[in-house]
Parts: sequence; structure tokens; C-alpha cells
Amino acid sequence: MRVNLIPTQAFNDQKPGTSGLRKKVKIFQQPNYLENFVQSFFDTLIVPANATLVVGGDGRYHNRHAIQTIIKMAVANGFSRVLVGQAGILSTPAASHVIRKYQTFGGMVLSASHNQGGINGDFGIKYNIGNGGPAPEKITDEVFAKSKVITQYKIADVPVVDIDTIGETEFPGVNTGETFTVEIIDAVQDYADLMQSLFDFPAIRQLLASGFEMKFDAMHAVTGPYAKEILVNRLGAPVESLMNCEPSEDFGGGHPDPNLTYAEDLVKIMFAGEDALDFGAASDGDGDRNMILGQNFFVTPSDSLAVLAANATLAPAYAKGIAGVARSMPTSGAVDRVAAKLNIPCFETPTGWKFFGNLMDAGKVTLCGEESFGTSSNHVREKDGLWAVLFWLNIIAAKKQGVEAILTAHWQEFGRNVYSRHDYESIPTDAANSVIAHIKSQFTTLPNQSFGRYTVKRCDDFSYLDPIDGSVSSNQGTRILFTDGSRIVFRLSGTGTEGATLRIYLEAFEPDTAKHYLDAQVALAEMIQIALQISQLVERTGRTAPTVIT
Ligand code: VG1
Ligand code: CO
Repeated sequence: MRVNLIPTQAFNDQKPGTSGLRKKVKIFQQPNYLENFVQSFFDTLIVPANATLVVGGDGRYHNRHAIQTIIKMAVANGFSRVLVGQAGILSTPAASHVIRKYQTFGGMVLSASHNQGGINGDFGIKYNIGNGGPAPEKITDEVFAKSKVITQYKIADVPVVDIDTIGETEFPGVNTGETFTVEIIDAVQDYADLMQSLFDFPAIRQLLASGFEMKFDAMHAVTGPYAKEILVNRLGAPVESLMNCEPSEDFGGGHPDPNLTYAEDLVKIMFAGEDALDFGAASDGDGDRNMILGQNFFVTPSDSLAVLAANATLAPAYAKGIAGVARSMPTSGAVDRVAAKLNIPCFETPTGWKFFGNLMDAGKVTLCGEESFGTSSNHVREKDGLWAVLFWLNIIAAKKQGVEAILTAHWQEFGRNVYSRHDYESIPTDAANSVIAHIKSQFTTLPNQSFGRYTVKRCDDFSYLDPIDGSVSSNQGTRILFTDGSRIVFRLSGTGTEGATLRIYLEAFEPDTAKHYLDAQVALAEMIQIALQISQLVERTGRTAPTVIT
């Protein structure tokens, strides 16, 4: 098979963000744009002989085209085998599982996750290493450096591969006598088997047969086929329990982000007063996020992590207990309280799943989570939407209690970390930067100042020292910490593709059970005003309200 060396010119904007490179589809469609980025990875990684690459994506527009290109480049760069999810579909957690199960060298996951899809939407690509987790910063930094000086890429003359039919196709390799194989795999079965090995399926099956009513919303994204196999075929849920389970290239024109704003249809069903169902859940574009709802009740992701940790032993996979937990810095401290009670370690990492990999590989943590609707365990090295849904069903089946009752009892035992995140999306980059700069300019004057009933203890930029490999990641969020443990965190998103997205994370601890019923926005009203006052956000961005509140 012939390998062509194609001369190219570097782009200067291929810096991987919180989770891979995300850009508008139109940018990815520029000649050589995808090729340059993929080659920069292959130039950074040292590909051994007989290496296998996993490729798949969330099925969004441009997915199929990108897969054919990556296959051709993989053989040209020394891979001898490529595993592709059927129809090019692999959810992020399923890709992580396939990489681990077949002990492959790594994988390319084509997704812009919760960002909108379609020809006018976003596309994205991320690389996962052999442990199944996102490439760490030392790799992505090098890839960015290489992408700025790249002059050529390698691509082989592989004919278009049929990625819809399961099976293997063999091609001649780069050198005479060698072969190159493309295998189309059914990753749904592998993933469903994994889930069945972790949770008490007979108990969940019984729950679903007992009149317990649920709805799972795949948001027209990647988890549809997985949900059908697991919830309907294996657990006996009626087909009506599923909604939006046919993956579409533009996610039905929607925003595949499982939160109270974008999963509007599901929210309506779950907040329908007396008609509301017992349980509702949704996942995002690439299937790694989850939202959990009870009857007229929303579970914040930070609380969800804490509940899973507190009840972990109810699931067969964690029956012997969990080694430790980790959460991203902006995630609330609810899980810290559980860890303290269980007497297990709790780690605080920067935002992004890549920071959990080392801790899991070292056996230090079993469960991890982020406030951004991400939770998972060491069964893979990514966050996992359906896993969280099944874990909740397992807990509900075992405790024989509804979602709200489980939460109320949890708060009673541990206290409540009242929490909310306010997102200001697509604001001009300069305005966003000036907000952050203004906050930082007050780092020395804020401490000891009082705002209503809160007094500032200290301010800093969060920095993380990885306890396993000693690497340091700085500038991971601007924090204002108050004397009573409450805090406000400001952070610029690393996944948006339009202007800047400013996130404000607000947290206050409430030990008083009598106040646990309060809506978070009401309970945090004073903190929200303090955040606006300190940041001058309204004055500097012209925005008077957040675009998304969670
Ligand atoms: C967001 C979330 C972060 C998450 C990341 C990828 O990043 O805040 O917690 O890990 O998305 O999730 P940022 O930089 O925009 O805040 V996904 O499901 O988009 O891969
Ligand atoms: Co995602």
C-alpha cells in the first residue's frame, strides 16, 4: 500500500481544550485541518509494532468522513489494525472500555460532546491513551506545539471502508508482506456486558416490572442504541421508557446537553406535578454526562456523586467498598463529607476527566465526579452517563425509596452543600478576560472584607500537583473562599467554540435541616449578588442574566 507524504501548512489554533479540540464543522472542513491535527498526535506518540487504534464518535455530522481519513492516516503512521464502532458510533465510555478490553494502543474519539452538531454546529476530536483515558496535558501540550510547525502528513491509499457491516477487512500493509486490518465492531454488546457485570440487573428488572415508571432521554445522540439494549432488551423496560433514542447527525437540531435548560422535554415530563414519573435521566452527545431527576425533583451532579459514594456498596461491583473518591475543584464538597465518614481519601483535581486517570490507575480512587453532570468509576477511564443511570436504579431498587427521599435522608445525615453554577455563554473574549483580571486585581484587598453574612478568608488561582506523576497544572480557576467554607469560583470554559463562556460556581454549606427544602437559587441569593459585585460582570459584559443555570 502506498503512503503519500502531503505537504501542508500549520494552523495556529489547534490547542486541545478541556476535552480535545473542538471547532465549528466549517473549520474542520478546511483542507488539511483534521489531517494536521491527527498527524500531530501520531508525531507525538511513539507507535510500537502491531499497534491497534480504536476509532469512533458520537455520530455527529462529519463523523463518517473523519473516520475514513483517520483509517488512512493510521496505516500510514504504522498502525497495523484499526477497530471502528459500527456505523462509526462509539460513546465516549464505550470507546474507553474497548481500548481497555482489547488492550489497544489508544483511540480517537470524534465528538464535541454536549456542543451542538450539524453542518453549522461543532465537531471535535480527542485522543485517549492505552488506559482508556483522555491524553494527559503533557501529550496535548506537545501535540499543540507540533501542530504549529507541521509541514507534512502521511496518508495511505486505502479504499473507502464499509463501516456499517460488522467484520474484518484486510489490506496490504505499508511494507511488502505486511497486512493492515480494519475491524468493525459491535461495541454496544461489549458495553452492555460490562454494565451487567457491575450492577444488580435482576433487582433493577424487578423494580421496572413493579410499576416504577421511568423515562430515559438520549437527546438524539449516541446513547440511544446502548439504552435500547440495556434498558429495554436486558432490563425489560417498556419501549415508551425511551425518548429521542435514534442518533441523528444534528441531534434533532437540539443541544445534546442534559441539564434543566436543554433537556426541556424530559424536564416537563418529570415536573408534571402528580403526573410526573418516578425517575428521569438523560445523557449528552457522546454519552459521558448524565442528569438524574426524581418526581418533580432535580439531583445536582455534586449531590449525585455524594449519594453514589455513600451507597456504593449496594451495587455488586462496589460491594466490598470503595478505595477513595475524587472530584474536580468546582464540584461541591458534598462527596468530601461522605469520604470523611467512610474514612477514605478524597482528592480535588482541576476540571476535566484527564486528571482522574492517574489516581484511578494507582488504585487510589474508585469513584470520581464533576459538577458538570459527569460521574464514573474505575470500570473505564472516562465519565459514563448510562453507568450513573444504572447505579441510581440499582440504589433505588435496593433501598426501595424514591429519588427525593434518598436525597432528603442523605442531607439529613451529612448536611447539605447548597450549590449552583451560572453560565454566561458566548460573551466577547475581551470582556470575559477583563472580568477575570478585575477579580484577580482584588486578591490582596478582598481577604477579611465582609459581604453581608460572609467574610472573605482568602483568594487564589487553583493549582494542582498530581500526586502520582508530580506534574503541576496552574490557573485552573479563580477562587474566593469565605471563612464559613462557602466559596465562589470563576472559570473560563475550555470547550466552547464561540467567544468565551464564563462559569460562576457558587457553594454554601447548610447544616440546618429546616432549610434543606429551600431552592438553591433562593438559598444562594446573597452569594450570587456578591459574585456579581466582586466581578463587575454586568458592567463588563452587558449581560444581566446567565444563559444556563444548574
Ligand atoms: C466542561 C465541564 C467539564 C467537563 C468538560 C468535558 O468543560 O465544565 O467538567 O470535563 O466540559 O465534558 P469546560 O472547560 O467547558 O468548563 V464533555 O461531556 O463536553 O466531554
Ligand atoms: Co460529553
